[in-house]
This record gives sequence, structure tokens and C-alpha cells, in this order.
Amino acid sequence: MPTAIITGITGQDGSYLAELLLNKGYRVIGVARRSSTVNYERIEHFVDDITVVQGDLQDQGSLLSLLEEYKPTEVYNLAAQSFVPTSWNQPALTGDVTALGVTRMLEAIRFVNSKIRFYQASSSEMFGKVMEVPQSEDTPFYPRSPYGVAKVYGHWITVNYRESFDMFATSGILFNHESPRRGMEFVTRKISNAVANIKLGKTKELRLGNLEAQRDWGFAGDYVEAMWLMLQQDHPDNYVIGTGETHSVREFCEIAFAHADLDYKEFVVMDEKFYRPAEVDLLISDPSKARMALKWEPAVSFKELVTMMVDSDLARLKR
Ligand code: NAP
Ligand code: G4F
Repeated sequence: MPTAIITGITGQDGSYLAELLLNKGYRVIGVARRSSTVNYERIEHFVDDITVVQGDLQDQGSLLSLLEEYKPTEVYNLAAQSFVPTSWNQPALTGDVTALGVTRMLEAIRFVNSKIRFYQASSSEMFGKVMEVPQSEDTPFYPRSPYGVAKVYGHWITVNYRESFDMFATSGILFNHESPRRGMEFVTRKISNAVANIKLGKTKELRLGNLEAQRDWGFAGDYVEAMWLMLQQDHPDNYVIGTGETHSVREFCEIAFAHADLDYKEFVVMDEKFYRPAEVDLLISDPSKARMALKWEPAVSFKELVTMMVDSDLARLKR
């Protein structure tokens, strides 16, 4: 039975990836950092089928112990300070977890067993002020937030350990992916949750920042399949994962509100508080390498994603 360690098990992607690996017959070890209250909402429906252990990307010793004890064949490093606006408020913490945390995990692998296959959760935020459209594995990076800068470090240290120590260290450059399990502060979930609240008469408005920002949004459940496929290849590499389509925040609002028979113009209020010091205006992927090499295709369309999220929040609030 192959064993996989997933950091960030309590997050959106950690929960979908664990489900995928369980279905494939893996023993799954999920790493969660210690907190005073347990936050297992996303994994509680299968928590008895995995082993959850304490560990923290800021603590080298905890990572070494984990690898020594559980002897994984694959490590998926999904843990990060992943919310872009917070990275301006806590830039040093973001660098410590999201950048240096990658080095700590790579060092742990190098010391314990350099044959362990490693996946790094890199991000389209690295493209930032985009140097070309669409963005591929060869597009130069121009990050626009401390988070993006930290992810560029995480990407290059992964490539560096691959080249320096011949390690199977792969970087997945994933464009935005969403789901009903997305954190409430990210724009897609903020919108779907607001639509459900407005529809049920619990709130009257939704305050948002830049409605013209464009993202290449896919479904998280499709994207974790790509992570797994990357670690099944003969050689480590870098892969861009996205849909190849882009949509604005405004379009997301239009579809989400219309799905609940509402007109977004009556409820959405623009609020400067949600504007960023520097914005990423346009992200759109060129996932042709993943299509060819991994035979990976997203299954859920943009419209299906939006309506799935609204339906899920409506059902949750009705319960
Ligand atoms: P998420 O829901 O925010 O989950 C992040 C996870 O990291 C949580 O489990 C969190 O634990 C954990 N974590 C934070 N700091 C930690 C630390 N010091 N030590 C150990 N664990 C820590 O993020 P996601 O959307 O699932 O994304 C997964 C990864 O993909 C992240 O690295 C993200 O930056 C990257 N990524 C995401 C997207 C996207 O669109 N979702 C796109 C590209 C790349 P708590 O629950 O305790 O906070
Ligand atoms: O949903 P967002 O906060 O996601 P963002 O910044 O693109 O980051 C997410 O995707 C990255 C991949 O590219 C990941 F690496 C990262 O970890 C995270 O998962 O914002 C999307 C867009 C931005 O342009 C933002 O300015 O929506 C715009 N926006 C407009 N109003 C808003 C709001 N974003 C948020 N969070 N809240 C608003 O009220």
C-alpha cells in the first residue's frame, strides 16, 4: 500500500486530495498544525480513514519526525499562508511558511529518504503582472504580492533540489481552483455565500473590491487529480494546470446571482477596502503541456462551478 503525506490536510485541496488517494488505495497521513480548536470541517466525513498528525512547516523537527515515522512514498506540500491580502499584513510569516517551509520539507526528505516523490503547490500568482498571455511553464514570473514572491521562492527551491540532489521534486503551477469547500474570504465563496444569504433574506448586500479582475477558475476536485498524475510520471517537472478560459469577478457575480433569480446590480457594492496594493489583473493558462503529458482535462465548466457553489451554500444555510 503506497503511503502519502499531505500537508495542509485541513484546507480545501488537502481534503479533495485525501479523498482521491483513499479511493486509489493509499494510506493517507494528513499533517495539521496544532490549534486550540479543532478545524476538521472539510475532512470530518473521512477522518477515521486517515491518520491526522501534528506538524508545522515552521518547525523543521516536526517534518523530520513525520517522515521517519510514516515512511511515505509521496509527499504533497499543500500547506501555506494562502490568502493574498493577508500576505501584505503578515509578509514575514507568509515568507516563513509559504517560502522557507518548502525548503524545510525538502531538507527533511533529503535527510530521511531522497527517493520520496515531492509535489509543491505552486501558483499562478507567480505570473502576477503577466509577461505574456496565456501563461505557460516558460512564462517569466512577475509576482505582485508577498504571497506571490514567496511562491516564486517555493517553486525555484523545488527546481533547485531536483537539479542539485536528483530528487523527484515536481512543481504544479495551479491556476485558481474553487469548490463548495473554498475558504469564505476568497472571492468566489464570498459571492456564493452572499447569494445564498441574500436569497434567504439574511443579508441585503455584498461588498466587493475589483470586479474587473479576471481569473482562470476551475474546480478543485479536478485539480487534485493533476497533482497525483504529476507524481506518477517517469521524471519530475513543472506543469501549468488551468482551464485555458478567463472570467471576471463581475461575470462570476452575474451567473451566481442569476442562478438564484437575482440581479447582482441590486446587491453588489464596490468597497475600496477590498482593493489590493498591487493587483493581478488577468490570469489565463496555457495547460497544453499537462493535456499532452498527463492526459489531464478539467471536467467541470465555469458555469457548473458557479452554480455548484451557490447550490451548496443554499442547501447549507437552509439546513
Ligand atoms: P487553504 O484552504 O488555505 O489551505 C491551506 C492549508 O495550509 C490549511 O490546512 C492550513 O491549516 C495549512 N497551514 C497554514 N500554515 C501552516 C503551517 N505553518 N504549517 C502547517 N500547515 C499550515 O489552501 P488551498 O486552497 O487548499 O490551497 C492549497 C495549496 O495550493 C496552498 O499552498 C496554496 O497556496 C496553493 N494554491 C492554491 C490555489 C487555489 O486556487 N486554491 C491555486 C494555486 C496554488 P489551517 O487549517 O490550520 O489554517
Ligand atoms: O479569490 P481571491 O482572493 O484569490 P487570488 O488572490 O486570485 O488567490 C487565490 O488564487 C491563487 C492562484 O492564482 C492562489 F495561489 C491563492 O492561494 C488563492 O487561492 O481573489 C481573486 C480576485 C482578485 O483579483 C481580487 O482583487 O478577486 C478580486 N476581488 C474582488 N473583490 C476580491 C474581492 N477578492 C477577495 N478575496 N475579496 C473581495 O471582496
